[in-house]
Amino acid sequence: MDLFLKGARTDNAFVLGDHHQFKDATSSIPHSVRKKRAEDVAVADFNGDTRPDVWLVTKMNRMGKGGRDVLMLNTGTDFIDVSRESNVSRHGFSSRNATAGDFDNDGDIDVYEVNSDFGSEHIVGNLPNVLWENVGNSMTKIADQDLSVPKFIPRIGPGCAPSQDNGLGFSVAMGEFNGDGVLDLLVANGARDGKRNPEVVFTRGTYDLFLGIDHSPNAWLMVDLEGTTSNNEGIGAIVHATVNNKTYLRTADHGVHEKTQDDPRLHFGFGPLDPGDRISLEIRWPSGLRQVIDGVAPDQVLKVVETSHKNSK
Ligand SMILES: [Ca+2]
Ligand SMILES: [Ca+2]
Ligand SMILES: [Ca+2]
Ligand SMILES: [Ca+2]
Repeated sequence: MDLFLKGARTDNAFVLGDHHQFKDATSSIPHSVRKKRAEDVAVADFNGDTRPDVWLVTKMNRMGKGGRDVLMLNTGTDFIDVSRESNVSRHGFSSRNATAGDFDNDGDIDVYEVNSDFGSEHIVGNLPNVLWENVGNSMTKIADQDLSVPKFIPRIGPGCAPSQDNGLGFSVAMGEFNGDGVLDLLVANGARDGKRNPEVVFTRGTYDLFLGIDHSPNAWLMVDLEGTTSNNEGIGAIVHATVNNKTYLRTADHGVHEKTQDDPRLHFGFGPLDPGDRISLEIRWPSGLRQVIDGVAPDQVLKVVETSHKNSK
């Protein structure tokens, strides 16, 4: 398993796992990004090429400026900053925490951010949260490479899990709480602004539970991993789901991000499938075992126990 380490008082770092050792690969991330102070990091395959990419979540400074996030795409050898091309850096929010998932089950990864400000000179108070909707890729030439770059549009307001009037937004945990296959969000509020603006007291700060609603016929699949030779929860496993000649990547990172943890259950969205379409799953376990399961029906929670045998469901 590889690690992206966000710096608090030091630069960001990237290390590659290599047979129980780690080797510094910070040189593979752009110079301009190494010193970028991030509040949270979301790792997912945002452009659908089965290589995990990195989204850095940032807040505004005390002057109410900045807060522009960074999206880096993984080329296989290094990371390329596509924040401008993907529309991500065109909008500045003061974001504290974020999570990435396919919230509309259409097959691409979206991002949800919890926004608030803890005491700039110009903005004090809560801010609406934002749902960055992935609206698809276009081929773009950047740094002499032809890249498939996703475009994101920030959605704010009713229907976008706004949570703007419930104390200072603090963190978000993603899970699928009601069994409909559409991802849901639990937002924690109530962070205090004690030091810089002690006169600002937020007494509400309860939780928000946002249930995702999707009236489309989009198909989904959720996967629970149980390691036997590997660790019990399969942490570090790489899972590919293939259907209709398209392959989707999820990594079993246990949902850990800043201050909180998403449901470790893996969630896939596929867009609409035809009746009879079946999914092929490939699990690369941390033990080195590779397991293939063919004929998986969509719209179910599938438990996979680590084994070296090929099986079908
Ligand atoms: Ca990617
Ligand atoms: Ca999506
Ligand atoms: Ca989309
Ligand atoms: Ca749900």
